[in-house]
Amino acid sequence: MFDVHAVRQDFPILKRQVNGKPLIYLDNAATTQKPETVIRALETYYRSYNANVHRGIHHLSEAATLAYEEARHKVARFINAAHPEEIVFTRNATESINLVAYSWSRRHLRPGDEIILTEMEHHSNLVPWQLVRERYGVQLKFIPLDDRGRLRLDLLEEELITPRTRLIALTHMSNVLGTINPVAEVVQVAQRHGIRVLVDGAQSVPHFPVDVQALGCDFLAFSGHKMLGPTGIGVLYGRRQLLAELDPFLGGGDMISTVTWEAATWNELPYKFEAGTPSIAPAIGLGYAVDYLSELGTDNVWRHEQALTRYALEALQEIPGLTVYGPEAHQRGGVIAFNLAGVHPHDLASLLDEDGIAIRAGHHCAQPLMRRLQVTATARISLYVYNLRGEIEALVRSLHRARQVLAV
Ligand code: C6P
Repeated sequence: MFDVHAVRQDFPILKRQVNGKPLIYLDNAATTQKPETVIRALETYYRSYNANVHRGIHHLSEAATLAYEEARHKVARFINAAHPEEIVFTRNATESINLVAYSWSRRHLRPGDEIILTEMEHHSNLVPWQLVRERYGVQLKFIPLDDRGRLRLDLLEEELITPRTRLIALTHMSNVLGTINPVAEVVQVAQRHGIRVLVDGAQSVPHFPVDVQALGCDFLAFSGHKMLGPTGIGVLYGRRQLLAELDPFLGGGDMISTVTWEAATWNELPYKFEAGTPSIAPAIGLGYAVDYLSELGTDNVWRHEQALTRYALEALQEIPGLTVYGPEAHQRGGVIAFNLAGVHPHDLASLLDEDGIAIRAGHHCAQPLMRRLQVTATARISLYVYNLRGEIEALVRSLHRARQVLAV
């Protein structure tokens, strides 16, 4: 039985106050808070078995290697990857996408080829492809959005895909609109045309069950820190055959098999893509975060967030002059961007902060999407497993206060 009050007990930071008020943390799309088990896992590692991995034949190194590799197995199970070596540890979702943009593009793209993105991409799934465009002379195309912030998938086969399309790279869930994209459907279309699909799962994997085999995607990128894990650890899932045929992204220690003055050969998967000392403690911490989410049940996490999202969308509607961006509740996750007429989102965020409420304001690393929405910035709340209805009520009270203070 999912009990949000019991969940909250596991997060020490939720006991603190901000500006004399209990912290209300509604900035989970930026990063999430950490449960005691994750914090303790980091401490235990540094206190009792801190060592480098894959190198030393000594007790501590073997313990660290075991824990690091166990984390990989946990992540593989969490997203139902067929093999643990399909899980590459990176620093974050951004690095995971850059790895594909570098290594996959180098092997597969020729001038005149085409990549399809969407109008709702985070800069992390846009700028790497712009770099690829400069490097290989490929064309970028964008799946447009309708007025409710949903993909115009009807245009995918009709107008966008051509015989030169090599890759579709799209977010699973928008970090601004909250829109959940029908990735499985996109994969089906892509497969008919022999096109690869990369999914940016930074906002999906933490919130609802994601099964890479069911989705059929080729690559999936996400970050540990957005799913109760530490910063400094990200994941790239890639289908084994695809990863196997790629050259490394970064060169250095651990990713080689043999090295001479002239050349090097590569280590087996996934180490070929993990050059240098990896983020050992963060990876182990991510393993504990995955344990925590699995014990709660990702279905339960999702149900809780959906109920809160519905409640928040209704509650926000009561505030005069407030515009919410994105689709209806059943097509979205718990990311809600909005603007209050006549108020700059930064002023709004500052006023809410006085009440101990943490939200994000700005362009959310999605400047082209802001232009598409014809705004320069928005306020944004983003919900997670420990948020309460009462916190939404407090947000609504604080928004009313903001309207009074700012006289709008
Ligand atoms: N979005 C937000 O507040 P990193 O920074 O690599 O952990 O995650 C990048 C990223 C990629 N894709 C999507 C859809 C994202 O939302 C993010 C991170 C944060 O919206 C920080 S800008």
